[in-house]
This record gives sequence, structure tokens and C-alpha cells, in this order.
Amino acid sequence: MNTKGMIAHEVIQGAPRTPEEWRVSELLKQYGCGPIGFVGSENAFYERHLVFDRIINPRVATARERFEAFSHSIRDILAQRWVLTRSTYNSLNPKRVYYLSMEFLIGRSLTNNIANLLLSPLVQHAVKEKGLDWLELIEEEPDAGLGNGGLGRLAACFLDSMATMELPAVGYGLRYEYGMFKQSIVNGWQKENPDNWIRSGDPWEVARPTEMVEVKLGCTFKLVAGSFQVLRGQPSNLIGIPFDRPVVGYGGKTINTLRLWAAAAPDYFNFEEFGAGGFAGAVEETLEAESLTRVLYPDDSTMAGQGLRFFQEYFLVACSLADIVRRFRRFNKDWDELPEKAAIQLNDTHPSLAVPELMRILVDEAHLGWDQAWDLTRKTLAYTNHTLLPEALEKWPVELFEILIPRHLQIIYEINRRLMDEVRHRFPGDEGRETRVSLIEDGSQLKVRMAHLAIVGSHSTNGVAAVHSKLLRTTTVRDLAEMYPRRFNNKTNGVTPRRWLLLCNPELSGLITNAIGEGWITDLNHLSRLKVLADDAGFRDAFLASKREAKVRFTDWLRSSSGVNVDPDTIFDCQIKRIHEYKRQLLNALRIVVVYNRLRENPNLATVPRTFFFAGKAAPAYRLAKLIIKFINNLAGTIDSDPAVRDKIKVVFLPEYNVSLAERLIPASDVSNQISTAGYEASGTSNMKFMMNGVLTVGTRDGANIEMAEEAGEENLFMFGLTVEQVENSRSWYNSHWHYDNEPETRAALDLIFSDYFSRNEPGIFTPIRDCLLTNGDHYMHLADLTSYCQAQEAVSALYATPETWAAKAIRNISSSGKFSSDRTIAEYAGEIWNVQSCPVPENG
Ligand code: 26V
Repeated sequence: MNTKGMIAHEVIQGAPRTPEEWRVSELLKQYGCGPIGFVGSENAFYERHLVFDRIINPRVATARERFEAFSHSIRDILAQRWVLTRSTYNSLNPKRVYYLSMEFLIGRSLTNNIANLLLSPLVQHAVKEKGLDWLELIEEEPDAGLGNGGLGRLAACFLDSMATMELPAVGYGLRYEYGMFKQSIVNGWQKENPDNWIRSGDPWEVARPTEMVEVKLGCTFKLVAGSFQVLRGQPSNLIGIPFDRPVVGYGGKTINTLRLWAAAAPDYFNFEEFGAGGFAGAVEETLEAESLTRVLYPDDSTMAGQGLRFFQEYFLVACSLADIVRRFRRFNKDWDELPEKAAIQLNDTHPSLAVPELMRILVDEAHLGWDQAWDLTRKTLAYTNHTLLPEALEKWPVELFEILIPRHLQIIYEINRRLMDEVRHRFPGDEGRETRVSLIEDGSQLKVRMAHLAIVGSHSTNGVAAVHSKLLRTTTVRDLAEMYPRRFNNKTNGVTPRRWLLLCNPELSGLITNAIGEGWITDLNHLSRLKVLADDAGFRDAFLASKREAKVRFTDWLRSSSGVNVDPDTIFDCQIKRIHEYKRQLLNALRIVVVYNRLRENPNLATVPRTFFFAGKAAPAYRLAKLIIKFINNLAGTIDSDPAVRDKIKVVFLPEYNVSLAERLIPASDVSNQISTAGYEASGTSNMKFMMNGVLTVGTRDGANIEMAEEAGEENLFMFGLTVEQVENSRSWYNSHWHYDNEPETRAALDLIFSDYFSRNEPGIFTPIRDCLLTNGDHYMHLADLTSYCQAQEAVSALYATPETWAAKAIRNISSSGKFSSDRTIAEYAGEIWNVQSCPVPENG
């Protein structure tokens, strides 16, 4: 027996001593965790990882070491279920979902896995027994920031829902060494710092080198003076090494896998070159190959067109499809069965090279005819669109295809030839339509329209909220929607209530469970049972008390982590999301200037004190977005140093917005700002998180806000501003100057900004804001909506003065938020796009 076995044996000898220990031992038995002893026992549970993995005395372990050991212990508990999930899928061979995404914004895993495994009692016990500083320990886990924003976080919520609903699913992504940059604020400006999140290793991932795949490229690439150079016409190979992460379904029954690919050179080490004396040369190739998955592109606003990003997209697709096809071939003989065994969802166009790649595999490797291959490809793939912004729609130069994947270009040309034949056949004489529909965009440089490729090469195209799906069909890709109307559908986004309510808001989730039981955790529609409690004074008071507790918890954290003091008795008014012109953080800042002016003019004005929180990152090359951050910080500084107003309003820009910060701030918020120009925010998902945490929305009729108002009733939100139609119809004659000339408060606010009031030592720095709002036409119509926005916010203040009515509205929002669970979204994908059923893993494998 090995040493670990001996210890485990001794530990297991001990009978449970207290009822609590008994419960813990029962829990462990449920998971079949023989080798783990009782928490109170010597060397048991997490301490054995400190001793045997780290060879250290648990008493002197650092917080980081304790975090790793704890995570490994939790991983021990889920390991056997993880194996069992995999073997169940292998033996039952159900149809599987493959979710391909360049981004998975996972955040932290330890607390999430503990909650989903129902292990909180065990952990509380261990923490008490060992006298651990739990808050310090969990702070050691870096956020896995492998995404930019909404699209990446949605992918992570979907994984949680698929595992909870026992769907056989695999997430495929890239194992970036550097995730989303870390943001700091220096003199008000955003500074980007590298996020080497994996440097100290990650306790959740498991490398699977035996399952590596080979990727063939049409060129070789080299690092020359730190930048990439491509050697055309010299084919080369890369290796994709899979790193698996567990995705724990709620209740711990299903443990699915998120498989992230890391790039490596075919030989980790070139021994020939080493033997010849070139040590540096021997590792050079490895270094070059690894750079492919080194960093996440931190720009979600423009198609910057970097070649390396194109390489990354192909690498994700090639590795994932090789893996999917290998698995399919292991358990199935007939290629015709592919669509019955695999549903591949493309998260935006980023993995849309899956269309020509699957065609290449079926035609070149499986030797199927074109028509059969095309039929299988289309039936297997489905595509989700997440943005209508033209500058964010992917179009890659034909030249990049020629260099990297020339065979795929041939296939795309053939798809396009057939598409053009179809257009000519169905719309004779309509040449304009041919140009508009074509996969290839003409111009100074030929480009492939990746959205067209994804739509034509799949059986389903969906938008992410009703209004967005409609606009996609009727404007952005109208011609294709006319050709293939049945392919287009809507799947309104959702968020996982496990992370975004149960875990992040213990105060409120405890209250909800007390009132209606635990059913809401896996069926969020149960929340509708809270509706009647909006009229119950006792419940309203309990809600207000829970909100106040969450605010104090946040306030304490903010003070201790950054020294910033905020008052929990003020309205917490939040806008947290990527900084983008269309999301209109600038509109929010303008209304704060309006409020500031009112207070300056009338210091005795009766106001409900507010704290305005902003958080979000700007793409490093997005100059105006960075200037907006600077403006918000200068506004904050001016207000702080003005004794006449600083007790009434305060602006706080929270640096380094990430999943963990959202988990802290959302439960503590009172007001959620969802104020994009109508027609531009595809859905939004933070709007839903705020709603289920009893936060009132001030919002435009855009994205999922519209559906939130439908669910809760308009009277329970503060909707304002131009509608999609009004934005569209007024584009041709909109004149932002009119608002400046005719609205005194608008004018006063802008004059104050442009008088350098907020930039005394930096004259003129906000001129680009003036240009944006007044000179260049105010494309996102800030000034058109400013007045109605201010009015909506006045109504918010008035309501806050009567806490009972406020609480009733908040409770009605919570009780109407059931639709916005990602479980509902995934049920729709599973039923209407994927045609997959759940595949429960047996209790005892
Ligand atoms: C776009 C691009 C452009 C090209 C290069 C790199 C890159 C990386 C990411 C993106 C993502 C933009 C799309 C996006 O995140 N959309 C958001 O998706 C959310 C989930 O569906 C939705 O709630 C938000 O409204 C939408 O903005």
C-alpha cells in the first residue's frame, strides 16, 4: 500500500464523531470518495495535499498554497463523477453538443464548484476546524478572464446550465496564457497590465497530452524581433494539447468538460539541433508555436484584422473538429450519422472556419461527395450572432486564407460558386443581390464575409434577444434571411442563477429559499411565487434588510481592499460593462453633470444622496472609450473636492472590472443603468443579473430590456428614450446641436465640461468628446436621450424616498426574472436547434 493509501486507511478507520461529521461523511460517500477522511482527522482533506503535493507543514502554508490544496481536495471529490460522466457518454453514445467559442469568461471556480457540489457544509466545517481565513484563501484564486465581455460570459453560463440540465456537452476554447488585460487607473487614465493568470499553475485543469491533435498549416511562422513573420509556401505542423476543466452541474451529478487548446511545436524539443550545439535554436520552434495561444485579443469593438487572431481562430476550429470527428469515429461507423451524434454551435463568427474545415474533412479525408458533405456540414453546424455593429462583423482578407489555409479558400470559393448559382436561379436578373449575398466582398482587398459563411454553411442562425433577432433578419443580413427564412430564429440570452444569485447574494437567496423553498435554483420560474409577497410588509422589510446587508458587505470590502469609503445609505447606482460609445457611459456621465449643476445652483435642493459606480475596460486602441474613463475619473475627483456637493453625490470608477467584481457589486446595487442607443445592444446580460438581484432598471428599449419590461410590466422599470424605430427614422435629420441650443440643462452641462472645469490642469483634453457630441453628429444620440434619462432618474429618486414601494417593485422584478435563467435559453437551444436530450449519469457507476 502506498503512503497516501496508508494514511487514507487510517483516517477511514475513524468513525464520525459528531452529527456534523456524520453529514460530511455521508456527503463524501455520495461521491464515492473513499480516500478522503473526516475533516477533523490528522492529515485529512485539504492538508494531505499540502503535505504530499507540496511537502510542507500545513501550519506554515501560504494563502496561495492553502487555496491550491483546498481546490485539489474539491477536485478529488468531483474526480470520480467526472470520470463516470465521460464513461457514461461513451457507453450510451448520445448526441452531444459542442460549444465552440474563442472566449469563456469563467471567473473563479472554487466557490462555484463548492456550491454546485453542495459541499458548503463540508467547507464550513473544515474552515472552522482548521481556523482558516476563508476570505483570504478564496482571494488567492485569479479570475480566469478568458474573454472580453458578454459573449464570453454567456458561454460560461451556458456550460453551467448544460451540466446542470445533464446535457452531454463539451465546451471548446483556447488556453490563453494571458487573459483579458488587468486594468489600473493612473491619473484617471486606463493602463493595461498583462494578466498572466496561469503562471502559478491552475488546480482545476488537467493536461491530456495523449489526446493531442495535429494541425496542418500552409505556411511556417517565425518570431523575428518579437513580431510574427510568415514564410509563405512552406507548410508546417502545429500540435494542439488539450487542457480539460471540470464543469460541475448543480447537484454534482453531471461533470462536463471544458476543453481548452494550447499550441505547441510538433517536437517539444528539437534534439537534432540541440545535438549540433544550437540550444537556443532547439527551443525556438517551441516558443514560436506557443505564442499562438499566448494572448486573448482584448478588442471587442473593431475587426482590427490582425493575422495572428485569424491563426487562433483556425487553430481552435482545427483542433476541436479533429477531436469531435475522432470521437465520432470511435463510436460510429457511418458518416451519415454525424448530425445525429453531434451538434456544433458556433459562438459568433469567430469559429466559422468550421464550415470549410468540416467540408475539408468530409471531402478530402472521408472521401464523401460534395453534396453529401455539404448536407452533413449544414445539419451539424449552427451559428449565433452577437452583434450588428458593422465594425465588429468579421471579414478576413482572402490573402490570409491563401497563406495559411489555401485548401479552405478553394472550398469557400466552391461554396460561393454554388450560392451564386442559386441566387441567379431564384432571383434572375437581380445582380445587386448577388453582390450583397456573396461570401466574398469586393474592394481594394478581397475579403471573406464570415457571417455569410456561417449562415450559408449551417442550419440555424439565431440572435440573442427578440429585437436583435428581428433586426438581424430585416436589416443586417436581409437578403440571406429572404433566401433561407426558416434558418433564422431567436434565443433570448439568460444567465446562470447559481453564480448570479445563489452564490453571489447569500442574503437574498437565503430569503428567497425561506419563502419558497430551493426549487428556484434549478427552475427559476419558481420565483413567480414571490409576486404575492410584494404586498407583504414583512417580506418587503426582509428584502430591504437583505439589500442593506449586501451593501454593507460590499462597502466593507471596498474600504479594506482599496481604501475608498462609500455610504451604504445612499442609492447605489451602477453601470458596469465594457466601455463603448453605443453603451453610452457618456450619457450617464452627462446626467451626473446635470445633477451636479443643479446642486451647485441650489445647494439646499432636496436630494436623495447617490453613489454612482462605473466599472469597465476600454479596448486598448479605442481612444474615445479611454477618454470617457478619464472623464468619469476627473468628474469623480472634482465632486470629491467640492464640499458643497460631496455629501450628496459621489462618483466611483472601480478599476479592473471582472466576473468577481460583478459578483460583489450586483447584489449591493439599487439601480442598474442599461442605456444603450436603441438597436445597438444585442441583448445585454448584466441587465438580467441585476434584475434577479432586486435592482431596478433604468433602461432604453433595447436588447433584452424590452423583454424584461414585458415580464415585469413597464411600471416596474424606468424605461426612457428613443425606440429602435425612432432612432432609425430620425437618423437623417437628427441634429445634436438643437439640444444644445434649446435645452438649458444640456447646454450648461456641456459648457461646464468644455470650459475645462473638470480638467483645469489639462486644458482641452475633452475636445474629442465635444467633437463626438456636437461636431460629428452624435452618432449614438446621447443628447436626444439626455432629458428623458434625467427625468427617469428623478422618478427613481422619488421612489427611493418611499422604501416600501421601492421594495415592492424590486420584489416584482425578482419574481418576474425567471425567463432570464440560462436554463431556459439552453432548453430552447436543445429543443429547437440541437435536438439533444439529457443523458443522466447513474447514481452509482
Ligand atoms: C467581437 C470581436 C470583433 C472582432 C475581433 C475580436 C472580437 C472579440 C469579441 C467580439 C465580441 C463582440 C460581440 C459581443 O460580445 N456581443 C455581446 O454578446 C452578448 C451575449 O450575447 C450580448 O448580451 C451583448 O449585448 C453583446 O454586445
